Amino acid sequence: MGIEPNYLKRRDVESLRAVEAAFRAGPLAESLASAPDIERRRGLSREEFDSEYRAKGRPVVLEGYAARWPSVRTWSFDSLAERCGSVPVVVDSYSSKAARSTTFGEFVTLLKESAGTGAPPIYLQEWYYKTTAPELADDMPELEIAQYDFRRNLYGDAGSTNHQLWLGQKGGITRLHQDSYSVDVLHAQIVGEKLWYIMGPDSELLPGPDGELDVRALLDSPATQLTRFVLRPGDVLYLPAWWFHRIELLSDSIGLGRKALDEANLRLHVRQRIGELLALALNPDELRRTHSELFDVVMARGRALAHQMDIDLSRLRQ
Ligand SMILES: O=C(O)CCC(=O)C(=O)O
Repeated sequence: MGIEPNYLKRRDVESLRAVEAAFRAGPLAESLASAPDIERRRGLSREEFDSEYRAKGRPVVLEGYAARWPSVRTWSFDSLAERCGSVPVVVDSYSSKAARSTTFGEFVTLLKESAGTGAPPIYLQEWYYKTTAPELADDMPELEIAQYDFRRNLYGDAGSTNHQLWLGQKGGITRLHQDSYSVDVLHAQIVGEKLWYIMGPDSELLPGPDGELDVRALLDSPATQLTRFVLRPGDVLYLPAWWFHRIELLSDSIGLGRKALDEANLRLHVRQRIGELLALALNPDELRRTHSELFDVVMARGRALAHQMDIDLSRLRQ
């Protein structure tokens, strides 16, 4: 099996560590401080959004676009714990070593107990809340600009609204990645602040002649388009498909990862979905070994989608 040359796209633990280390020290870390801000717009209509950003594949922050959402106005970790304290969740699911099952109420208690102790920040990542706490959805109404999401045609209404909540503690990190399945990211910040670093889809981090990662070449390439910005409550980020992103929590934070499939990316999306299912069905042992950090997350995604689409996993034909 061929090895992916670009370190930014690899998902094995060693490569993830090497990229994360470059974000923390060295020339990449130094450039981050002076990376330009993203474009920010207020009061953008759906037509303006489509023609100025979506059609051109340009990232943008829509400031205050979700400011009136009930979640943005009323949510806190405590109020959510009161509403769905007994709901099962998996925290730190992006790390095969740290991942553990608990309840939402226990997760909030853990956050409080560990705050200020120097313990690693706790992060409930990619929570498909609709499978276990669907009542929360009323507090995050549909976004007018996201109506192009072609997944509705593919998976039906329920499957297409399979969005994720991200809830974590100050200092938490989601490592650099591209979203799967060629979907656009429409991330709404609900509570607290997050620092985002994004890079263009053609960014490449390759080993140089000395065998070390050539961070200089990455920074010097016009394809990199490194950008840095803070997302605040009510802001919605539009990030076109395949853009790399890395996130740091500047405070305790809650965000909604709302995805949208552009019809232009439909064929690729279907190929990637089918490819993933075939690989899981026909080659699970090797995948668990080569994608140890991603395997359980991908299984959780599949289960959430099956649940939303009312698919019985014990039957071969529905
Ligand atoms: O907020 C985070 O930590 C990650 C969010 C993300 O990767 C996404 O919404 O695609």
